[in-house]
Amino acid sequence: MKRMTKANSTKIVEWPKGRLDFSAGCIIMGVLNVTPDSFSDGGRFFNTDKAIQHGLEMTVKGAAIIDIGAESTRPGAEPVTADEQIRRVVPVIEALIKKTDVPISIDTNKSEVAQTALEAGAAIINDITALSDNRMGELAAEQQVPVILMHMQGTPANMQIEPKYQDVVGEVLQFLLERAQQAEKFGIPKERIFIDPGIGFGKTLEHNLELLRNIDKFIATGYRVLVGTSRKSFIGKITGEEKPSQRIFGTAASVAICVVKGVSIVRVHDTAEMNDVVKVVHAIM
Ligand code: HH2
Repeated sequence: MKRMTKANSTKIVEWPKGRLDFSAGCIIMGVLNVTPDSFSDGGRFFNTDKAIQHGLEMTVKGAAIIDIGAESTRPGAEPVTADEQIRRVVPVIEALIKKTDVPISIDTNKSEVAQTALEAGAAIINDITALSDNRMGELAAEQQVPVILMHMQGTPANMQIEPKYQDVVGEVLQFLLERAQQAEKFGIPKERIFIDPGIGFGKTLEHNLELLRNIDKFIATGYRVLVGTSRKSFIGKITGEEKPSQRIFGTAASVAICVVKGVSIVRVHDTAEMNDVVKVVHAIM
């Protein structure tokens, strides 16, 4: 594979609406699901006030980004309309930006939702379909915001039925490189493009492990890498923990490996605990 100019050697990523500091290494993205049905915390922060409070708590506990989503993407989840996503996230974003400088990312694959969220104050687009909506790339370029491009095989409705790859690492890598190059064509600079192998999105346990074992290949592309393993079912398959809330130690192991290998952002629910993991790994390294 052709090596690219290293966008991931820039320690500070700055854009008109925000700034991320990678000088210590890996940073934490805290998950804020304003949904009734997310796999690990569905319903807990569906109420606007609870969502705002939890978002603020995560910033105190070490989150450098708050990722707000209004649609669960757990296997088999029902899609949520753009209007309903907007209704759920906008009041939370508007309240949070008055109280914190931590950049907010909007987790959506719909450009209407992303646009309204950016107008409300969000500063990053997290797109689990990696710009499947063509307007998303234009929007990120016009608004000069970073984008997170994630790989998924299939859709949340069918992705876990029978995921298949000849070469999971090669295929996911190739897909992300194509999407990242497309993002650059839209005018998004390299340092504002993050790639994400999409742990649990159309992948078996072995596919997830293979991707994590080879995460350095994604880092070698020169794009910054985000990984989201937090509380996911592959951890439960290894540890036997049925309940997502009991997968925190398993998550910690995967986060530690990601930090050692040079991942730039870990997307987690348990910000305080994972902040400790990241700090200790950084100190040892
Ligand atoms: N995982 C989830 C949602 N969004 N975005 C990125 N970039 N990477 C991920 O791994 C990722 C993501 C799923 O986790 P969660 O938000 O907790 O669950 P749900 O989709 O059920 O709301």
